[in-house]
Amino acid sequence: MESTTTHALSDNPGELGTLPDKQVLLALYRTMVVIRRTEEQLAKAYLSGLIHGACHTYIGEEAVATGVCAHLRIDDAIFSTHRGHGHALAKGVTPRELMAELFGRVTGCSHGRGGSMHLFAPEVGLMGTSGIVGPSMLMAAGAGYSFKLLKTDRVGVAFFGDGAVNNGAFHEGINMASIWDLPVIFVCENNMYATEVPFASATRNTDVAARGAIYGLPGIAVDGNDVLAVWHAAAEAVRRARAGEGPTLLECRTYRTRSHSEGMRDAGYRTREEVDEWRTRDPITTFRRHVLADGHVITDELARIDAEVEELATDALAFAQNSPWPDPATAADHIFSAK
Ligand SMILES: Cc1ncc(C[n+]2csc(CCOP(=O)(O)OP(=O)(O)O)c2C)c(N)n1
Ligand SMILES: [Mg+2]
Repeated sequence: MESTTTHALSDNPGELGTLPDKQVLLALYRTMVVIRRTEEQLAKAYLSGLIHGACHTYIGEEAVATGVCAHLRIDDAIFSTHRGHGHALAKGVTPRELMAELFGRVTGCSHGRGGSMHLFAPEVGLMGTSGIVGPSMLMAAGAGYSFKLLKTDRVGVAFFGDGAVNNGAFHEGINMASIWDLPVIFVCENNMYATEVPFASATRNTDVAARGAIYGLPGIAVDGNDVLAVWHAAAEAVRRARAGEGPTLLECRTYRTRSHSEGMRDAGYRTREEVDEWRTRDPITTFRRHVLADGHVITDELARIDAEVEELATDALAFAQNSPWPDPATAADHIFSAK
């Protein structure tokens, strides 16, 4: 059985393979900007008291969901985390459906009953964000098992943070997927902290990709702020999974540039210098600079996307605010199965 650890980390975006064609480049850019603008609106709404419950933004990490989900079909299944808005949007939930859900409105993707950490949209393959750290790996393995039994080429994807890799679910989910060659991609979003706990103080070995070898599956580490690096690595992982060659562990090294959750303090566990340094590696501005410098796209094309997405996010906010609340008479609906 193949057992490799590859460290495809690079300072040079896109150097890891040939560039995808222009339509793909523009689509990657657009998805990242949709996530960024929607979440900026969400953060503002949260801080204005319009959203209740926790709101963990994905700002700074957009390249991961974007690069992975670009290879997925609507019938592939993703299993997300507490920091799941980016996964939802990249998989096909609309900004309107996401925003309305966080506003608790009936037009939200979970009809206003879920909020940020219970976003479900099975019609586009979003099988849930989750307030529990870790289970995405088990659920993706389960999805992969059923896709294999059904003899389809569908894939399951687990997103999880560095905070989940010392959880028993990591061992159980990855080991089972490996021994049964399940079509699963395990995507670790290593942003170096679990709330305020540095990853280096939670494990002696911070190399998550290296753990792949223990389970006999490829472990690939990429610069998670480089959407092209993620896109290339995910292309191979998804190809492998669809071809029946088994799972891949993909470690995307990235950073969240806002606090763990909106409204939480963001001091005492990391320095301002560290945050500023990562801001200079912002996935959107880095990608922009790279594709413009190489002449792959022109400023006007990106500006058109910026303007379109700005409108989309503003429209989503108005849509959420103007949508009705769920009818209190339906509060007990969907709790027990009618069957
Ligand atoms: C099983 C479980 N343990 C603890 C928590 C509390 N908790 C919520 S978020 C979080 C940190 C998660 O860190 P990580 O997995 O690295 O994701 P990140 O927030 O960095 O994206 C913790 C410990 C939880 N929600 N579930
Ligand atoms: Mg983390």
